[in-house]
Amino acid sequence: MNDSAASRNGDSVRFHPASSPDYVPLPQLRDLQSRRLKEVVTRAYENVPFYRRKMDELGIAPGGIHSIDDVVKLPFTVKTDLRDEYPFGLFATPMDRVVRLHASSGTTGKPIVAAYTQHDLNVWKEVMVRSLAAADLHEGDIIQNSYGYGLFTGGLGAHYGAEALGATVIPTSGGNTDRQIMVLKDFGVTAICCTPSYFLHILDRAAELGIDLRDLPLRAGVFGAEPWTEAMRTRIEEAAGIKAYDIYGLTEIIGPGVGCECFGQDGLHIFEDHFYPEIIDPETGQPVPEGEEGELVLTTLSKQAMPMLRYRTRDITRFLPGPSPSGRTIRRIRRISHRSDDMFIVRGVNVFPSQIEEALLRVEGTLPHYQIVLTRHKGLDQVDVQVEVTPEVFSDRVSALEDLQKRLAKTIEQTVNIRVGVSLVEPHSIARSEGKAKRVVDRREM
Ligand code: DLL
Repeated sequence: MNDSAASRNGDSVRFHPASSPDYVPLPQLRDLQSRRLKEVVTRAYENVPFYRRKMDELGIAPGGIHSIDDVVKLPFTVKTDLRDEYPFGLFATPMDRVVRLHASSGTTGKPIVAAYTQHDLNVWKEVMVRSLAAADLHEGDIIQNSYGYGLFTGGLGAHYGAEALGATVIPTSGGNTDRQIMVLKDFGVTAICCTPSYFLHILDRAAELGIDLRDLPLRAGVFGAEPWTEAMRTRIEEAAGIKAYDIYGLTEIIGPGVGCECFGQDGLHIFEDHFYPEIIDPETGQPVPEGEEGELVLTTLSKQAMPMLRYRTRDITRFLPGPSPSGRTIRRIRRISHRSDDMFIVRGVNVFPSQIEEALLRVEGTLPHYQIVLTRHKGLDQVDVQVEVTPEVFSDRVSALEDLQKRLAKTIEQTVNIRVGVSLVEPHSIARSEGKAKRVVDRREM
């Protein structure tokens, strides 16, 4: 058994595989989900006018929900519903029971607001303990938490989970990279939590300072909040000498801890006793056939302050078949390859940034820092992939650079079926992020 039970903090949530819902027999899990679904639907219907209206429109009442399979009778919730009900319209409890608010940053307009009762915070802590335990962390680990603290859910979510696990938490938050590296080195850090792109930045800066992370006790990273690829995982694991785990979540549902990989690193377990997953065809809204790719839809089964019924995440994934390497019974999804709204269409072809990442990282001499710039020239969309190359490559002969450029363009073209421009740029010329990286710059409307 790779998970170990934490036992240090008297009041901690701890992780005991024997009693964890991660391993319950499926019939028992379905019973629990059915019971919780009935409760949450009743709570939403009775307390949230928005849900009462939507359910009335569909002719479905809480009494019509008998088991978890009835989830499909419920209305969907979409991001614009949260914007329309901004800030507190979807709360199901009075404000005096709400003990915390978070908000997603959002690039345009108003953010998405999330509310938590004390019970919700306890659930969040529990699923974060289960996430970190799945990623093989336990009591005795020293966890540097470089997710941003604040309205973003990453910082506080990982913080309370790591404490409750019985680990030592260092709340560095994001930014001040030199200090991050000092802490990593001097405090005997064994695991780090941050976005994969910020970890790349830390890796680069450490190298500049002459520090090889492989020489440190650091053994694991729990990375999420943005899409990343297997190719990126390989780069990170090799450069830092760690195991890199994928963790998933979103503000609307709870924050980080909706799902996480176990030591098998083969898909993310969804903590489905709290967040019931479905995968639908984004066009028709119907469930996709078992194992096929589609949009992840989540229903919060235990949330009190802000229940979400069938929330359309826009994140694209599929269920993975077969048993998990760790014996967990809760279902796994493949890593989120992209969001449906990240996709761009170029000359009639659908392209995802992750496909480009996967292709360019397969080519030697590139660094994992890139940006995709979209422009429109005489009505035609153009894609320029700017990628940093290693200093050795950059100082190489012009012919060698041209050769690399051609190889990259060809590899990307073979993957995405469109011709793209490739610009090789100097190390450090692409902006680094302390949180979520901006991979696509769309200048088509400018
Ligand atoms: O990013 C919560 C989080 C914090 C997750 C820390 C993991 C670690 P939001 O800011 O609301 O919440 O963004 C949620 O980010 O719908 C996905 O599109 C994307 N996302 C989150 N985790 C992953 C992941 C947090 N592991 C949105 N892989 C989600 C791919 C991810 N995309």
